[in-house]
Amino acid sequence: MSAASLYPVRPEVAAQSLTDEASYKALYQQSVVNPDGFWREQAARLDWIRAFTTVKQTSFDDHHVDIKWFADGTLNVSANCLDRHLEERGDAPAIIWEGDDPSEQRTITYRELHREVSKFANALRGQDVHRGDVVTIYMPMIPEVAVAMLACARIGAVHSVVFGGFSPEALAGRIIDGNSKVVITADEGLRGGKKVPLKENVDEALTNPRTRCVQKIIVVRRTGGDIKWNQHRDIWYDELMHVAGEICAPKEMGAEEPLFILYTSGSTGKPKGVLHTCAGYLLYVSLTHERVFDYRPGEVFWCTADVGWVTGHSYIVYGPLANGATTLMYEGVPNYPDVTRIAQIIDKHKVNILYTAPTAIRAMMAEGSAAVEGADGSSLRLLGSVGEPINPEAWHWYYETVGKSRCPIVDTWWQTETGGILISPLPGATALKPGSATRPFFGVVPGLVDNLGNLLEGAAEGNLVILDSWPGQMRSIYRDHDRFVDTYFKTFRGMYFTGDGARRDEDGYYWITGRVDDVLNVSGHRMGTAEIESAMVAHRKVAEAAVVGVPHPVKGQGIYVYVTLIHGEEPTDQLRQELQQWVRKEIGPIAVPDTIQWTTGLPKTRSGKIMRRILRKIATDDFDSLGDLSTLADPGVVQQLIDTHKAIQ
Ligand code: 6R9
Repeated sequence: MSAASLYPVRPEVAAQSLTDEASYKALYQQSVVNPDGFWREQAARLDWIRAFTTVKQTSFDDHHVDIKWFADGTLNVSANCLDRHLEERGDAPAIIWEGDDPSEQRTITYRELHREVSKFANALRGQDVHRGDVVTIYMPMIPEVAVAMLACARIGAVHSVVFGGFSPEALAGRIIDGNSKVVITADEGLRGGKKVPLKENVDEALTNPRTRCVQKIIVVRRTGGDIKWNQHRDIWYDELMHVAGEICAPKEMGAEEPLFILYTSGSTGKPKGVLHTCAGYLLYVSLTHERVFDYRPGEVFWCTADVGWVTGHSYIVYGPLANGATTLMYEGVPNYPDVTRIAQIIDKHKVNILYTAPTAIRAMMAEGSAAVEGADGSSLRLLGSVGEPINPEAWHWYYETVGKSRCPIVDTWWQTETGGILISPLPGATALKPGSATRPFFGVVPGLVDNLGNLLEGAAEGNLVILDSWPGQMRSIYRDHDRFVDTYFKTFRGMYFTGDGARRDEDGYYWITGRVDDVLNVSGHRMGTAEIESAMVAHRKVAEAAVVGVPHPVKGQGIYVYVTLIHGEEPTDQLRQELQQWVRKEIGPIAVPDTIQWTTGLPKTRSGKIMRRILRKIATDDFDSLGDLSTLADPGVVQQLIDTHKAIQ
């Protein structure tokens, strides 16, 4: 490791931060040696209704996976995010909202947010929503999405937020899985100056006969655009709010009652409904938000994620609000009206902490220094990265051009399943190495195993596992605990398997190398190859499809699909476009293939398994190391694939 790529903590940063190197070491040690004691102490940061007596009751034994934290305690998540802040910071901004159009903005204080949430909670009750009911939220990035989430939490309903970029089909699948009674949406969303037909998409999703569970659609007026209205089923949000009472006592919830479901992709099958519960999750996101971002009262924290992903749940809504922080929510896209938008928002709202994704950093970087042209940027103190490995080139550009070589970067590794950040530097404690997520957070015990499940010691590379539970861990897959156990605890017995590969260096730093399963990461969005393949073969002209990820300069990974057509169908450019549209409709714009290669056959083993290894190599022009082809049923297909690949480049 050359000294040039090590960024020691600057003394002035260490002096001001919550955690320096010595306290990281001491607290980490305590957290893993005596997790009960550590988490019992940390849990005092929440307001409990009934105190817990037990702390950690967890088992990773694959015959009996069971994860419970603070099980006999009770609290309410929305009261922790709102009510308890009123006395001290009722008039402080909870949410600063910046519209897609730079002329639009709103500031909502804790007192106002508390009022809105209480009213909407009453409105939901009025629509017969009760504790444990699933409410689907399909909304743009407007403050009402946070109101809706917190209102669910207030009455003990379980929210299921569906990313506004998902198609009606994908939305329907999630509504059905959750057996949702109510869907909350907006007339239209606004992104990059374009309208997103959210209500129309909900209408279309509800044409699926299996969505009959839905009784009401609550619609927030965002653009005022023309939409279809079903007066028996559709209700305006503002009309409900107009008559709703302002007082709503928060429901006393068991620590382990569900807070939300969030769907995420795996290597097989349909997206999984990841289930998080109330107390452990809130404690974990609150503590990580404070320590990883070294958050100080009064600062403006901006996480650029969409609230439809876990990053938005944990670090736009729950973590910051539990801490009484000011969270900035941006409706639009990073490059609208132009590439300077992020820098302009930072200056306009005096953002202190920016938390974004490598794909956004690379998109800015592609424009050279234009992204920060004319901007001041002096309010920034800390930068964060999440969603995929950050390549050192992007890291350096972020550090130098956005952070002016002044702001540490926290490269935070975590997953929908983990609830909050598991591996990350702490700005006052951790010397940085560009491209490394560095060291585990308190209470997190990572390990590396070889393919047989043997734990590796010291500097090593292998499959990343977590050896013991932490409070933010998912508890189950909604209504499918067996799948939860199979997916995460069977590959390596007694360990939580992340699906990622990683390297640990001589300093104990972790370097995430990416997924080792069939999950793609496109612009920080997770997608299963199986999901895209099953969408492709659902088209009547497609016989077979195989999807692989290929390196992409901005998106991290691009989607490359090999397609075999039904006998007699012609491979035309028009059909290629039709298939791209088809995937857009089946899943959403994020899943549209970058490249479709026609083929008459796929490389398969004699037992019929597609050899993706070969397809991946062909798609990336790596023809010389295809390895042993003798196990293929028809080795001739490989040369054909190579020739066609070359022809379309
Ligand atoms: C939070 C989030 C999880 C997957 C994860 C990994 C990748 C996330 C990363 C990272 C390298 C980081 N990932 N953060 N890889 N360095 N800092 O992104 O959740 O959408 O569930 O994705 O993203 O591959 O397994 P999710």
